[in-house]
Amino acid sequence: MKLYKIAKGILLEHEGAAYIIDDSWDKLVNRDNLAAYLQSVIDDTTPLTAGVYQEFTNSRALPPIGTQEVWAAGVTYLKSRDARMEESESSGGASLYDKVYDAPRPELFFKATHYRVSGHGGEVYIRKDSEWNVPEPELTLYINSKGNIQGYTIGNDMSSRSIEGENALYLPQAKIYEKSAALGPCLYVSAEPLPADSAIKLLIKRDGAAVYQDETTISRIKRSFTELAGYLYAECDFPQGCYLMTGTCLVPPPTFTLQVGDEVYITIDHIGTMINTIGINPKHK
Ligand code: DO4
Ligand code: MG
Repeated sequence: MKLYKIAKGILLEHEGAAYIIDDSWDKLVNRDNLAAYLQSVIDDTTPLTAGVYQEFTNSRALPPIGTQEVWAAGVTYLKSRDARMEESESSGGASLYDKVYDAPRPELFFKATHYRVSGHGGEVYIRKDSEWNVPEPELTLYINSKGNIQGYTIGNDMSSRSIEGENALYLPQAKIYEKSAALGPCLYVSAEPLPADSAIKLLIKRDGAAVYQDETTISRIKRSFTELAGYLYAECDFPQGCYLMTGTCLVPPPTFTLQVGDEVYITIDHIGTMINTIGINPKHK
């Protein structure tokens, strides 16, 4: 079952039929047993007619988020550890990444407030004071206020590799700025965990042609999702629940940096594809 946030409310899509849910995003997603609740909505509600459904699918989806905070986990895949050790070698920070990959406690950091998050079809920004920039495609969990994983979405943890590589203490500046996060296109809700063999794919196009393309599966993650959620909720309360990006497993080669106008396609099995265009904050041009 897929939940889309649209200008007129919330659209629930399941097996080719669609339903409008008259509720606030925060209240809806924070329910216990969200999958069972959505099934009861399907059982009790008349689906939209084909014409109305078409009208809604044509309207651009907003990011599937209410007022939740967005957090992120880091160095959860070997690929991310190795890339970061390489980028921080000259600053002497390489061993930090090696240690955190093996440590019981994961790296978790605050990523975004909801108003800094872009949705499918929107822009994500690169910083003007950063010369080396990449998207980070990440499976993102929605965890409710009780700490239970209720759904999955696609996340883009936009990152400045030059700022993070200069000094690991600059991480918040490398990671947190306007439109440095994207979520979309929907929240995929299932009573079952996302299958471990689900593929995650990244495609970057410049002037219509692919300049980077790769894929892997989420099974390569070092830690379990419940372990990450457990550390995040250990000493923080999230009254509306929280989004947690689970770390990147695809890193373009060191010679690659994003340019304004590039298109970033992130696909995760069962969820869909999120497309974003690279921009720069007009205030800071
Ligand atoms: O350690 C810095 C950030 C790591 C990260 O964002 C990732 O592994 O995805
Ligand atoms: Mg990341």
